[in-house]
Parts: sequence; structure tokens; C-alpha cells
Amino acid sequence: MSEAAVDLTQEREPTSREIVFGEIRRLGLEKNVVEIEEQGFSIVENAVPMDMVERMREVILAQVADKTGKEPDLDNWDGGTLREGCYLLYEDPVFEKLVQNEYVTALMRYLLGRSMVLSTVYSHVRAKGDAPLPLHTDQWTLQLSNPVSVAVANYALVDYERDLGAFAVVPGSNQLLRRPVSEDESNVYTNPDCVPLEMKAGSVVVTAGCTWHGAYERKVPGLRVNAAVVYCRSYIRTQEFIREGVTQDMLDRNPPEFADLLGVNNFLGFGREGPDFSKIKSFGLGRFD
Ligand SMILES: O=C(O)CCC(=O)C(=O)O
Ligand SMILES: [Fe+2]
Repeated sequence: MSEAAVDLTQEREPTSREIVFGEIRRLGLEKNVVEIEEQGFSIVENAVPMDMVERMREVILAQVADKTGKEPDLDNWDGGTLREGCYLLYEDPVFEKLVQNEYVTALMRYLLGRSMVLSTVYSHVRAKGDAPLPLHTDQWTLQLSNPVSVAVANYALVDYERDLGAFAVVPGSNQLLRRPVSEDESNVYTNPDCVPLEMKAGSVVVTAGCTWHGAYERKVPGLRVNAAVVYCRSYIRTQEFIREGVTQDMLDRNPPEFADLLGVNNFLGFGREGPDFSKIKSFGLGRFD
């Protein structure tokens, strides 16, 4: 045996690569990985059960009502633009379960590494009369990159159809590593390569941070509601104050990986006491795998 070869008969810790691809295989997500590489996105149908979808809608609409000062009605709303839902992780424990969805976290760990952290749990609420959402990329770093440093899971909380305000995407745009530049390129109705993702409530689309996406107009009364869960590499600044909001109760009622996901053990961000490297031992000192 050459010195470089690995002796598989020796007991050893699995590598991050073995863990990440082991999960992908266990969950049957190999096809989704290929789609993400080739097209920049992939759908997992029935990723969350309907009782969870209903609970999330209730919580989101309650926050929207509170912030807008109006009572939105999911099926018949025709009263104009509403506010977003955000910081949802801290609104109800249903979102603690959502951010740990095993299909999504397996795909996200493939894209962002096991040391990834949660960035935001947000809801885009679309009503008739709202402008379409222009095509954009979600990775907020100056330069886009492959591998990505940001990725988003967009859960449909109502059925998506083009004229109901579906998610819009340009397949393969993840390969361009640039953002749309002109009005024609960024408008979902004029970009010839843009397509709607029509999917049922409870489905999720996982989108790499460099993929061009947006949303079509909702042309009929009622609301298009989603839950957009964004994850990023652990050295990127998160959109919401995720780590700052964590309570001991939340950590106690969830598995230990939840603390990692919320950045609690991230060694970046310390004061006079200095960094506590012991907290990141599960990923190896100073490594972002
Ligand atoms: O409203 C939508 O469907 C698109 C939302 C979006 O751009 C995102 O979640 O990153
Ligand atoms: Fe986006």
C-alpha cells in the first residue's frame, strides 16, 4: 500500500465529504444535486406536511396583520400591497422545525459545508397589483462564486402557478457568475429564458446563490405566501440577528446541531474574553468544511 492510500480497515471518524454525501444518498437526493449543479435549482415535492404549512401561514399572516394594520385574507385579499414576514424563527417553534428540514439541510450542506449557518427566515407576501419581483441573485457578496456562499430554500405555502405569483427562474444562470444588468434581462416577462416554477404548497425549491430568480405577478385576489429560508457560510454576515436572538429554551428543545446552525458555536465575533475554539471542534479548528 502506498503511503498516500487510506487504510479503510482502520477505525476513523468519517470525513465531512462522507457525511454530506451519505445524507444525500440516504435521502435519495442524488438527482437534486445534479439539477442544482446543472440548472442552479431543484424542487423537492412534499417537503413539509400540510399541517405545518397551515401553521406557518397563520403565524406569517398574524405578523403581516400586525405590521400592516390590515387583516389580510389568504383566499380573497384584494386590498393592495402588504408587509413581509421576517425574523420568523423567533415568531413560533414551527420555524425551528422548518430550518432543520432534512431534505433541505442535506442539500444546503452539500452547497455550503457542514459549518453553514442560518441567515434569515423570511416570507414574501404577494398580492394582486404588486410589481413582479425582478430577476436577481441572492448571494450578497461583492463577487459571485462557485462554490456558492449563500443558498435559499423557498417553500411554497400556497399552490404556485405563473399568474398566481409563482417563483421565476432562469435555468443555468448559475453558470454565468454575474448578475442581470439590463431591464430586459432582469424582467421576468421579457427575459426569454425565464420560466415559472409551478408547484404545490408544501414543496420547496433549493436555489444556489448565483442563480437568477424572481417572482411573477399575482393577477387574481388572494395571497401568494412563501417561507424563504436562507443559509450561508459561517464567515458571512447573516441577514437577521439569528445568533443574537437564541434562547436557552430553544437550544434545550432541539438537537445539538441546531446550535451550530444558529451560529452559537461560531468562533467569529468575540470580545475581551477571546475566541472559544473548543466550541467548533466538530468541524475542525479554523476550517469551514
Ligand atoms: O417571492 C419569491 O418567490 C421570490 C423570493 C426570493 O427572491 C427569495 O426568496 O430569495
Ligand atoms: Fe431572492
